[in-house]
Amino acid sequence: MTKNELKPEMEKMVREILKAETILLFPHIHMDGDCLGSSAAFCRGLRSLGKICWVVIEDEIPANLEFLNGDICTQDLELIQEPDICMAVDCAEIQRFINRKDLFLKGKLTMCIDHHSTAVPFTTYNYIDPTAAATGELVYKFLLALGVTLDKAMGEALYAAITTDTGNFQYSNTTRETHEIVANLYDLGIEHSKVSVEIYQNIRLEKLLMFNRSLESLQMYADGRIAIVSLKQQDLDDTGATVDEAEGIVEAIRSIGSVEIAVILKELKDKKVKVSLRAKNNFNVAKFAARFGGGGHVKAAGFIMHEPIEHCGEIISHELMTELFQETL
Ligand SMILES: [Mn+2]
Repeated sequence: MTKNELKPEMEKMVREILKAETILLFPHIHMDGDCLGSSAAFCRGLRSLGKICWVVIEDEIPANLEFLNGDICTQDLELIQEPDICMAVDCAEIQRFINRKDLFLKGKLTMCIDHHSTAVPFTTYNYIDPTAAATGELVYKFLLALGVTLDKAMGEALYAAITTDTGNFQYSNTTRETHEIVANLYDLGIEHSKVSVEIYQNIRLEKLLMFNRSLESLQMYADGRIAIVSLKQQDLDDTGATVDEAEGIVEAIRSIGSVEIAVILKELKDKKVKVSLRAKNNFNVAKFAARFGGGGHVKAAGFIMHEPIEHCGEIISHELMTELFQETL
């Protein structure tokens, strides 16, 4: 959909939101800065309009994002029995709600605001704009369209959303519009440096030990263009880190000069393996992930495998090398 085609959809959604009394927001599991920051800003904005609004979550908020909470998140699935609107934020797959699915579907209306290019609409109303760097950009537009007077807390939540999904304004998804929106957030008096310290300079030693451990598994293929690391449950047990703290490893190995495609394989508790891919220049990891039933963005995507983690590495390295070979033909 182009931005022009999306406009009438936003207008319809704004009309419904203004009519609603109770609205629940649903970020995806394994929350990141964008889904939680976007949800937090939206929730505050909707409350400022007098709506009863909560962000419904089912897993723990990562420590470096805890500052976004402040009485907007709840794990109570009974809080509102029949919400007027249930809205998926930064999440276009109902599978990423797991325990909240039933509650989500109880919404008299369902909506989705997202920017994943692989999003498949599953709600009554959908605002999916893959050209947006972050869902935070979309939420910013919705808040303005709703007539919300933005404040510092909303601004900092949106800043958190945008800085994290743009790799701190380094990724190619970052646009002039991204900077224009952020410039407007500055006018709200946001303390961007404080937000960055909260998000980026707030890790536990255990995380660094786990980084170290996973780097020991680093394998390079195709003349160093492909880098793969794995993280086993044992590594987590030994270092005391959590799987959520693996965020950043795959970006770290992508930063190696020769690497075009970086992959991390994470062994989950149920023995499934979560595969996360990052591309540097031209390779489309969303397309690659879709072949394995996953999805994401052109340069950041993922999927789940049901093989022992050692096999996963072999399969993926083989498939990636085949694709790279075909590309250079
Ligand atoms: Mn996002």
